[in-house]
Amino acid sequence: MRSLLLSSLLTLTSALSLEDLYVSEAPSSPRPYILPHYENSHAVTIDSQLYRFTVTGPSSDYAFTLMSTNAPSSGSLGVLPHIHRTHYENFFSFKGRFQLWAQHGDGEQEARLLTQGDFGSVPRNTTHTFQILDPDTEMVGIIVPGGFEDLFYALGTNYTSGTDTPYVPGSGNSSSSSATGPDSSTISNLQQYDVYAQLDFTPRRDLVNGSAPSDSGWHTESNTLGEPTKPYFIANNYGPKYLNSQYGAYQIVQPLVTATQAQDTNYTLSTIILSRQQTSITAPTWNATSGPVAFEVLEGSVQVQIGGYPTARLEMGDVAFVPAGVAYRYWNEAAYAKVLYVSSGNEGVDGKLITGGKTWADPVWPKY
Ligand code: KMP
Ligand code: CU
Repeated sequence: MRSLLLSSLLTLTSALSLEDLYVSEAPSSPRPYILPHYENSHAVTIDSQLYRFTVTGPSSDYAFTLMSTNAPSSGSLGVLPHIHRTHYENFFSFKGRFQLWAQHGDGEQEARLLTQGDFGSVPRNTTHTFQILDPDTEMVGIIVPGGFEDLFYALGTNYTSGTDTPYVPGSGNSSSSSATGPDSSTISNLQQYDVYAQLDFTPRRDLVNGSAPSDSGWHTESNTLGEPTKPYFIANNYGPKYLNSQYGAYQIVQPLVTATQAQDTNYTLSTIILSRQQTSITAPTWNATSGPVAFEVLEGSVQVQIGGYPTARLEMGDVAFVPAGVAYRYWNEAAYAKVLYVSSGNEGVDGKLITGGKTWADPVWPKY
């Protein structure tokens, strides 16, 4: 261990290094970190699905879990239908395709085919299931509060790799049952993990152009965020948009979950598109005042500076985590970048950019 004297000296000479910021799994308590894409990060397999946890209960003080599921296409459901009573679950297609089903109470059962950048929101007490439909699909899960990964630790097989392959080739097609993962008797005994099996739920198969009911305008009409407690879906770049030009770049915020939907789970989720930062203007410093924040790069690359650490460059799929109360800056040095942004509490940068911006029709910024 480093001596107290040496640590103080290093701090005085601001010797926090980039190396110290990069981790290979989510830490066991909150601290700034960057987790590169496909890092094993306490990965587990459940049949052909490879689960990685980039933000966990312990790493976020139980604010949220950020996870990825990489898998080949499958002829069966990715899990049997189920409900969570305390966890609000969000599904995002990072790449590839999957189908997502959701039904709240006596509402109509909805299903959508999600392609890259599409989003589905599954509030508490909503029956849901999914099926992976393309080779090399990556689902990103945003689950509030944090700690839901304990389910996967309990069900899965610990996984390590020397190659950071997205998932294990040839691992698909072994099952002839109705779903991957726990069988009906096993999933019926996961209440301690907030999983309540809904074995009477029959996923509808009458999708037309990626949607059931078929008249939802999926990928043809704009989407709005749902009423509180109801599931909803937002196709890539079809949701509400806001243009902000206050901070030396254009930023287009597309909210996916706001305070209205999150209710007492108290978080916000958005994508943010970034134009190149003007070299004459330093990107603003934000402070994660209301709770921890995480970014995942969806397209391009993003510069991030957290606390006293040197600036890091995040590439597609890399995750940066900022603990509550820590200052941070982010900007883009290339033409186009897009990030997924999660913030615990109600004071995220997404809300501030919306307040300081204007409603905007397009997922691209102006010519001048
Ligand atoms: C058993 C389960 C779940 C599961 C897989 C199982 C479950 C659940 C999810 C899930 C997967 C990807 C996400 C979000 C959630 O997978 O309850 O992005 O919610 O084998 O009980
Ligand atoms: Cu679930």
